[in-house]
Amino acid sequence: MPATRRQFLGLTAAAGLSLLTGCSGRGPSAAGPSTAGALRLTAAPMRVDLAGHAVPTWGYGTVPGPEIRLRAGETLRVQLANELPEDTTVHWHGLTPPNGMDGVPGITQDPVAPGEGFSYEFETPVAGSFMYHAHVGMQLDRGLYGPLVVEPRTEELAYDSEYTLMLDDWRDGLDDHAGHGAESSAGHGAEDRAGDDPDPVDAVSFGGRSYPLLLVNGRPPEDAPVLTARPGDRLRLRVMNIAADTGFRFAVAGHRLTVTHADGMPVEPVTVDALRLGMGERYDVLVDAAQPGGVWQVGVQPEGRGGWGRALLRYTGSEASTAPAVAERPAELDGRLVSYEQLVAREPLPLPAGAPDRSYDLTLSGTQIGGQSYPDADPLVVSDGDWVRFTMRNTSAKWHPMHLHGHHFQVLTASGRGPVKDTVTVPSRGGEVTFDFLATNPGRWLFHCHNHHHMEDGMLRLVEYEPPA
Ligand SMILES: [Cu+2]
Repeated sequence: MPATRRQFLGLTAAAGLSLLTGCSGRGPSAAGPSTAGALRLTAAPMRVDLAGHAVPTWGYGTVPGPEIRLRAGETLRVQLANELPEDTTVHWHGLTPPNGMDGVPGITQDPVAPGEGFSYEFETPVAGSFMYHAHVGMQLDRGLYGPLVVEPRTEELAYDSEYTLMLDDWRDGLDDHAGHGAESSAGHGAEDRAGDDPDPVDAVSFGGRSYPLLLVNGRPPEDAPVLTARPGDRLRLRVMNIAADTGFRFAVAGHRLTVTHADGMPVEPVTVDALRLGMGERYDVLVDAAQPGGVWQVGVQPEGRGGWGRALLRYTGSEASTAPAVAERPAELDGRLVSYEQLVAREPLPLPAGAPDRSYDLTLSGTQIGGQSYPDADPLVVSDGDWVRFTMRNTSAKWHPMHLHGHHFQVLTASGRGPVKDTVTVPSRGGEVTFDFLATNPGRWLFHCHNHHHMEDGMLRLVEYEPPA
C-alpha cells in the first residue's frame, strides 16, 4: 500500500486525526471499560468564521465537526457531551447500528438533556462514506454535523490522496449580517410548503427556504477550501450533501468524475461530468489530475435557487496561477449527470428469488408519505427476515430525497442491479423510485424526507418490526 494513500488529506482531517480512535488496525482493546479511547464529541454553542465574519452557531467544536475515521469491523465509540441549552442526540447517517444506537430522540433513545452525556458504541462492519449529525428538530441546520469514513480492510481503489467535501446551505447566525454574500431566490421568511409552490414546471427544486450562503467544508466561496494535486495524481473525493433544504449539482472544471460509490456503497465505475446530490446523498468519485497545472474551479450549484458554493483544485507548482473568479461556473455542470439508471451495484443485496414479502406503495404528496403525516401516521410494519419493497411516486413540485434508517436498500433499475443506497431522490411531478431492502435489523426506524423542513412538517413514517410470533 503506497504511503501516500495513507496520507489523509481530508480538509477536516487536521481536527479529525488527533481524535481518531481504533484506527490503528490493531482492533479494539480487549481490556478496560468500553469508553476507553472513545472519541469525545461535545455539542456546544460556538462561532464559525465565514470569510471574516464570526457568526454564532452550534457545533462539535469545528464546522464540519471532526472527521471520524475507522476501519471496517472496528467499533465506533463516541462519548457525546451536551453543552447546548436544549436536548440533543447524534444520528449516524448511512450506518446500520443496532436500533438503540441510531440517535433518534423518543424513538431509539431518550434525548440527551443539557449537561448530560450519552455513549454511542457499535460495530461498523460496512465500509463507506457516511455522515453524523444531530437529530433533534432543526439542529442539523446549524453546524452540528461531520463526516464519518469507514475504510475497507483492503482498499481496492488506487489513488494518491483524498478529500472529503461536505456541501451545506447556511443561514445560522446571519440574521445580523443581512446582505452578507446574500443571494437567494426566496425572501427571508418566504416559507414554502412542499407541493403548492410556484416553481416552473421544469424546475429542479428541493426546497424553498432562504439560505444566504452555500458552504463547502464550512467555508463560503470567498474563502474556498483548496484541494491540491500533482500533475498525474488521482484524487478520491467523498462528496456529501449535508444541507437541510438544498440539492446540489457538483463538477470540477476541466476534469471528469468517475463515480465509484453511491452513498458509500461500491458501484461499477461510471465517468460523468457532474453529480446531482439530494440532501443526505453522497458520492465517491475519482478525479485524474490530467491538466498540466493551474487552479480549477470546483463548482457547487444549488438546484432551483440562486447562490453558489465552491472549492478550488490547485496543482502543485501552480502557486502563482490566478484562481478562477469566485462565481466562475464550470461548463461541466451542464454536462452528463450521474443517474441511478447508470449505476450498477458491485455488491448487490442478497435478495432471494421470487417476489417481495411485503410491498408498500407510497405517494409523496406535499409533506405526506402515503397520505399520512407524522405523528398522525401508521407504522409501516415489517417482519424480521422480510424482503420489503417501497415504491414511491412523487406528485408534489419538490424533489424529495428519502432516507431510510438502519438499512441499506437497492434501487430498482433496468439492469436489475441498481445502486445500494440509504437515501434516494424522487423527482417531482410524477417521478417514481422503487427500492428493496432486507428487514434484518429489528427495531423502530425512521423513513423520512431529508429536507429537514419537510421532515419537521411530518414527512416521516416509522418502519416497525412486528414482535416475533
Ligand atoms: Cu421532501
